[in-house]
Amino acid sequence: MSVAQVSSTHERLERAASVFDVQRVRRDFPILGTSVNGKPLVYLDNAATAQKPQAVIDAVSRYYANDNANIHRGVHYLSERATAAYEDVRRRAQVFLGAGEAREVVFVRGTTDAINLVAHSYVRPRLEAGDEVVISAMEHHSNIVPWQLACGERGARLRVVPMTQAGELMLDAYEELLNDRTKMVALGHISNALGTVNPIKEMVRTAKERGIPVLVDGAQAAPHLTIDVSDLGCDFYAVSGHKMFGPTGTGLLYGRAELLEAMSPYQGGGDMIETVSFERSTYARIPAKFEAGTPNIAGVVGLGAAIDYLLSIGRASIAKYESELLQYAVEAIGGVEGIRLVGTPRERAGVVSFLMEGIHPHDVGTIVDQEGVAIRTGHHCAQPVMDFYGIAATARASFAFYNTREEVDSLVTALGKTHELFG
Ligand code: C6P
Repeated sequence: MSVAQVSSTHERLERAASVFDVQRVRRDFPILGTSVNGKPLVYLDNAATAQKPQAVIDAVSRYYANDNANIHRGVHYLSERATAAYEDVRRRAQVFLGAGEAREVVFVRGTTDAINLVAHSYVRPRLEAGDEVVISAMEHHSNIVPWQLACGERGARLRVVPMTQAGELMLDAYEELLNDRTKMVALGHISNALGTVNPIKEMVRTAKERGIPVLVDGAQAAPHLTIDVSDLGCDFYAVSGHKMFGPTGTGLLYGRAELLEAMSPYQGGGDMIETVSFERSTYARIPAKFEAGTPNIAGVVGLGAAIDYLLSIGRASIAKYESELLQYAVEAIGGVEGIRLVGTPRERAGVVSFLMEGIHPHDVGTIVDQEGVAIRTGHHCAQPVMDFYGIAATARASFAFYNTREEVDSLVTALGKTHELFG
């Protein structure tokens, strides 16, 4: 399918997305019918990984049953089918992300892989001693450590945009941090620990006005918001397939063609070369240059099904439904005796982090699990956020469009019992 055809199919899918019906949507996810400890599963760990609709499960199994072959290599029927399926997802992903060209979409293992690729191939070779990389106080470890590694090797420095007690970034301080030495800005779109939706378009503009390249970590945004990298104006945007209802081990890196072309490969191997001799090798064009070895073909096919599924539900409908659900959840969870919310941002999506007086978050998680409620506890791979609040961990409920108010009520009841028993 051409990009124009993909685009119009996507538009048709989004238009066809009728009134949002959560019960109908829930039936698409077989795992949501599971019982845990004799209770119906209440899955509120979507920020860690989202559940998969039958359409994704079927796409992966249909691929293995009918199309499985290696891609870009064979002239035989199956290899051509597999290659077509894989490249077709690239065009769908391009439209999904709002990228200008399909070659600006690199298939990766996930957000971590995407950020490491950019840190290794774009930033590291361009850093000199005294240069700076700017991140924020609420980043996931995946958007801290790769920059730290690059800075450490080159004698460069990591600078951190501070945040308020509410869990919002300080935009004046951000502007003051940017200077001639800033070689990269890398910011999370939505915080996985606090749920803060950052004013990312404004923050991208501030950096771009100064000629600084920007990477956006969209791991927590892709399942909740409409992503449009052209409108955002960022240079790189990273997402994880498994958080947007696709298979694990898949992800997308959007990179501006000009920058991807100027970058050296991340890994060497098959499929990323043009010619190889013992003296020297030349590299394939983008995006193949960044996709060494046999990729996760079945996973990419499943990711394509996840994209189609999200569009068929309608991203605007998802955002509207989730925003009402989250408002309900924030009030209900915050109203439980002994609960303190961690982070109270004005713009929030997907996540509510909290503490219960007198009980370790791990114990809260274990007790609510007895009631069939799955939440995550710990530092959420955002230790600096925990340090900022002077705590070791939080309990975190994270939501997807298939969650309901009744499920929020189940969590609240389980938290109430926990408080009665141990609070
Ligand atoms: N956060 C969570 O429970 P990977 O593991 O590569 O798919 O995604 C890493 C990542 C990067 N950025 C953000 C903002 C994230 O939330 C995550 C993953 C999970 O919050 C697992 S720690």
